[in-house]
Amino acid sequence: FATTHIADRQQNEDKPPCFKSVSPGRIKLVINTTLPTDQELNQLFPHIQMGGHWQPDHCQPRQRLGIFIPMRKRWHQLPILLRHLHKLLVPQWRHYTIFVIEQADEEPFNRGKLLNAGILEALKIHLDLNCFILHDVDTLPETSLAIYKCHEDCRFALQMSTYQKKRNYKKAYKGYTGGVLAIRRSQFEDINGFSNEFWGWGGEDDDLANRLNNKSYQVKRELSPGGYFYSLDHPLVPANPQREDIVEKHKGNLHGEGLDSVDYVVLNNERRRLYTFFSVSLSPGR
Ligand code: NGS
Repeated sequence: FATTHIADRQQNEDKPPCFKSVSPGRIKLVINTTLPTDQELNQLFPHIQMGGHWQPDHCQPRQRLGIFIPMRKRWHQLPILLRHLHKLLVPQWRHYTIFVIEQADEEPFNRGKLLNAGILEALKIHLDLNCFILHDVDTLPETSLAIYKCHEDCRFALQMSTYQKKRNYKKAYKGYTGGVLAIRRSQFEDINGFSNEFWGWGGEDDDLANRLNNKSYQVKRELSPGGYFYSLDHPLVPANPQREDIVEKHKGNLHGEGLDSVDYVVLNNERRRLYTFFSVSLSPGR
């Protein structure tokens, strides 16, 4: 990967900031859950750069988004989300790149560690990302009012998927950081990212909330119709029986391990048509 973005930024310095207002009405997005073919995706998004990057030509967004999708064995859901996101984000005039990080080992899924690894790898090629959207692959925005950006106030992270179909659109609990979360790079680095110690479903997001609170950040929930998200179905994922104990144990030492101590091996990285792909093994030492 060449780090071309310093040159990009110099070119962009003359452009005015982007101001885009979205229609105040709730515009329902059509969620088509049939799989698009590669050919269809190419036709739909000829203007998206290889690696899943787009930015407006005529203005300079202040936020440069990395959208991070951690996953394993959900290749059937990914094209549905990709079609949906690119369709939504271009009219919002976002500067963004989509990253997909696959856990390529046989250990239980470790979402926090996978995101730590993916974010570190992404920052090697897109040095100037300043807002991270942590995005589950099965969670799709339902309206055009889902604005993809970090909270303007740097004390807050933003829970974007407040009302999820899988919870019958009941408001997420205070401090919920799963689903789709917008967190500034500065916040993520300040809290030392996620814990690497949650193997199996659950807990890593509550631990992240504790890390945020411990550094005096708060999680705001998106309460507008933009906070409605559709959930794709999937088989039950095995939960980590120790998750609550680990959350409790960490309260004594919240930032001791995390982004600065994540160990992993990158098995594959490539710019694909609509996203940048990293395949990583999270268990080099296990
Ligand atoms: C909590 C989990 C979180 C999880 C959240 C929502 O209980 O990791 O439920 O779950 N915390 C622990 O297990 C300690 S959901 O509605 O998405 O199934 O994200």
